[in-house]
Amino acid sequence: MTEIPKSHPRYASLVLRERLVEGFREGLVVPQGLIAHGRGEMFYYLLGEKTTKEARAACKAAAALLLTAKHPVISVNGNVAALCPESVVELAEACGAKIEVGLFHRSDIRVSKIIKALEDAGAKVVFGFLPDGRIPGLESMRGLCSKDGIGSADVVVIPLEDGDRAGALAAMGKKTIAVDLNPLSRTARSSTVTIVDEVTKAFPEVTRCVESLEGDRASIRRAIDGYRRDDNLRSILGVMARNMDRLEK
Ligand code: PTJ
Repeated sequence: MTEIPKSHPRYASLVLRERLVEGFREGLVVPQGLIAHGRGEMFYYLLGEKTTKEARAACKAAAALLLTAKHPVISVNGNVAALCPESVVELAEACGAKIEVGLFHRSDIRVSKIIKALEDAGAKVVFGFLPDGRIPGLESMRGLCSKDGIGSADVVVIPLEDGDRAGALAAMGKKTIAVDLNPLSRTARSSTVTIVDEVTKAFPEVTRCVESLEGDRASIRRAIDGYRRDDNLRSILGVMARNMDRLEK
């Protein structure tokens, strides 16, 4: 692992890269995951690498949705397992969600390594090794799921996806919470709630919102009713456009 000096102006970003490269070397992350991270970095740069007020509102709506769910599930892929396994476990514990590994580039060895990473981070039960269900209409390996996990979930958290699952889960009557730095992606535009922020920031923020909303039914309702996905995404595109404008001057 390359030692990154704390004084480096891009320290936080470089540390995330190192985590992914390490995850790749350990067999959690696929090479395609490194490319996906680069795409995320580009959008994050346009956001000024800051959490926007729009992302905070989406995190609050996501937390409210999780608190109203009967069977919430957090889906984890290779990138998420390498970047923030502890944050996944903390959110799952805060809102009573199950955790399931769902991979696009699926192999048994990768699934078991990702489960181990989550268990090392404190997860007690992780679904996904022996999928016994299918998401109708999804031909990719990510269509495999556990009947007791995503199969019976009413709300599914889907961080860092490539666009084919949010619609298929919605067709099953499930609500979805996407975490995706690209506000233009199909996943961002077809999930119930979309959080446009870096995943290592988004998960802890959703956990904080779960903790502060818990038991407060009026605030939970307000967070859900006050959130409009498309307005939120449009507003985030505005932030990016203004940042680009500033760079030009
Ligand atoms: O582990 P697997 O086999 O399931 O494969 C996972 C990847 C990520 C390779 C797969 O889902 C994929 O190819 O995803 P995409 O199509 O590149 O989409 C990932 C989305 O996540 C893109 O819109 C990126 O902008 C976004 N993204 C990448 N890194 C982050 C991110 N969003 C938030 N935080 C990040 N760190």
